[in-house]
Amino acid sequence: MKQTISTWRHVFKIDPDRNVDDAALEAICLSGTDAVMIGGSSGVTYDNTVELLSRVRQFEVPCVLEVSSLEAVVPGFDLYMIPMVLNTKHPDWLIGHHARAAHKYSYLIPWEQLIPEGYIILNPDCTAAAVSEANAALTESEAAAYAEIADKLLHLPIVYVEYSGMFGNLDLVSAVYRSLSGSQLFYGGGIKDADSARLAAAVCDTIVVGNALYSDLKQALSTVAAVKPSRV
Ligand code: 1GP
Repeated sequence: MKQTISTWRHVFKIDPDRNVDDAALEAICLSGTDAVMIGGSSGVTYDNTVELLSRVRQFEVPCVLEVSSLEAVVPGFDLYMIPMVLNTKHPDWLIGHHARAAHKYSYLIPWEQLIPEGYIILNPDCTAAAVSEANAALTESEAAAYAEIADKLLHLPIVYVEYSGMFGNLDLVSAVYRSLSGSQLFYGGGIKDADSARLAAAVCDTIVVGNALYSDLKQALSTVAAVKPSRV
C-alpha cells in the first residue's frame, strides 16, 4: 500500500512489549487514526513484533514499524520509520547503529520503504532518553536549532519532538514548528484526551498517542476525533 505520511494528523503507537487485548486492538485500528505505529524503547523482539503486526493486519489501517532494534525488524510493514536522535551524546544513536545495519544487511533493506525521523528527545526521564543518552535539557531556541539542521541541512522528512510519558512544553514545540519549512513535525508525549490532543495538534503536524491507550482507552480513542475532521 502506498503511504502518504504528509497527510497524517494522528498516529497511535503500540508497544509490542505491552498487552493489548483483541477488543482494544480492534477499537484502535478502527478508530479513524491515520496509522498504527509499532514501536517501543525496550523489550521489543522479533516474536512480539510479528505477533502484533499479524493482529493489526486484520484491519485496513496502515501499519508502520518504528525500528529500535535490528533483531526486531520484521518484513511486511507498510513503512519503516528510522529514528536518528539529533540530541544524543553518542553517535551510535544518530548514525552508528544505522551504518552497522547497512554494512551487514544492505542487500536486504527495502530502502524505498524507509523514512528517517529526526528525533529530539526532551523528557529526561523517559526510557528513550536513557537508552540514547539524549541531552534532554534544551532551551526553546536550542531545540529549534536542532530542528533547523534536520530540516534545512539534512532535509529529513520528519522531525519528531519526543516527550514520551509527559505532556511537553508547547511553547518549545511551537518554536520548533515555526523553525521548520520542509520537515513534517511529529509530537508525542502525554496526550491522554481530546483537550490535550487539540492543544498539541495546534503546534505540530501530527500527534502520536501511546501510553494513554494502556491507561484509559476511551479517552485515548477520543483524541482521533479531536484532531481529524469527522468522516461523512
Ligand atoms: C512515545 O511519542 C510517543 O514514543 C507517545 O508518547 O506514550 O506519552 O503518549 P506517550
